[in-house]
Amino acid sequence: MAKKKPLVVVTRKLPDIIETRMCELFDTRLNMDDRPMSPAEIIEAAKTADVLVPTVTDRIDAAMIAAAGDRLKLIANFGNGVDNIDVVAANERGIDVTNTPGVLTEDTADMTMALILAVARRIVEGAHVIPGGEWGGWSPTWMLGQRITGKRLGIVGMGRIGQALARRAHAFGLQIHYHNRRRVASSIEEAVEATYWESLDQMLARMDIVSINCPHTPATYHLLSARRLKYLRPHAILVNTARGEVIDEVTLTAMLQAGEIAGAGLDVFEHEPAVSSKLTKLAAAGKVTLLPHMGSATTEGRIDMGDKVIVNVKAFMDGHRPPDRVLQSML
Ligand code: 8YV
Repeated sequence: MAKKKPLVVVTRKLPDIIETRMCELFDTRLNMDDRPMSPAEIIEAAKTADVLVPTVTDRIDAAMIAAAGDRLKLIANFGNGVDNIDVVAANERGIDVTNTPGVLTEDTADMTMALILAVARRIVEGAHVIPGGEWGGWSPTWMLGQRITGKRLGIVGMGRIGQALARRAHAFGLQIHYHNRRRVASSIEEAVEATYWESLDQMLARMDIVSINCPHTPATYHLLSARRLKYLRPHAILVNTARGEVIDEVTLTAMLQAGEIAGAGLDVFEHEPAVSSKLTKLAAAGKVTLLPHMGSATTEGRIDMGDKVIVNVKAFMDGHRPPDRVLQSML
């Protein structure tokens, strides 16, 4: 008799090619209309599933894990960040957690560089001028942004994405500075002529542009606290493609309103998908560029992420250690 296929519940619509392959390999329950599942629906699904495939929009907290059925053995996150999952609670119930690292590095670094350029060179504001019928012609002192060549970029979190950003920014002539829990290998520093700052406070006080590229963990929640944000200089630009929770968004908004920093490019928000009306007003005034969590949003990236989910589920179901198992020491 053929072995029973594991029941895999996918919470959101994934690329067609991924869903097709998952249906071939597993007993897969898809979400064809992509309506986010309610917590109650996820709990219901987790009662009978062997594997749950959530995304950043699903909060898999301790209560949900406690309510899961005994069959649930793997949470294979479609995404790199696992701050939506209580990994400790999962492990305590004997449930493994995997993620999709590596495949969204370059896309997210591209988007970070794009935000740096967009804010410094006022690209979004400029792009509205002609369609808005407001262009009276060229002027020497109109629409001036900030030059980025020669400026200091401070990268907070020098992991894969931070390093990929450093490579891009170095090619654009930015001076690379970074803060990280650990100093990275000298070969990585040398390739981009990077300066390591052990003190985040001191780095923030000296940068022209700061980019957040660290994961959201208990240790990085409000890493850019009200106290630290005050170190930023008035001409500084802050860019975040990591997680909204890393920055105290209320203080950042107030500083932008008061002109205490020059601008911000935000792809992520503290209470996604809610974005404060204060921030949207600042965007309308051209002070900030706001993107709806698009860092890894490429067709190729999303297929690669899906492939990673499949490899993790398949390896696990075949009795092997899944390649992208999240260890508590990573959190
Ligand atoms: C994904 C992300 O879109 O992978 C991540 O951590 O932030 C995003 O780029 C999202 O997480 C998908 O679940």
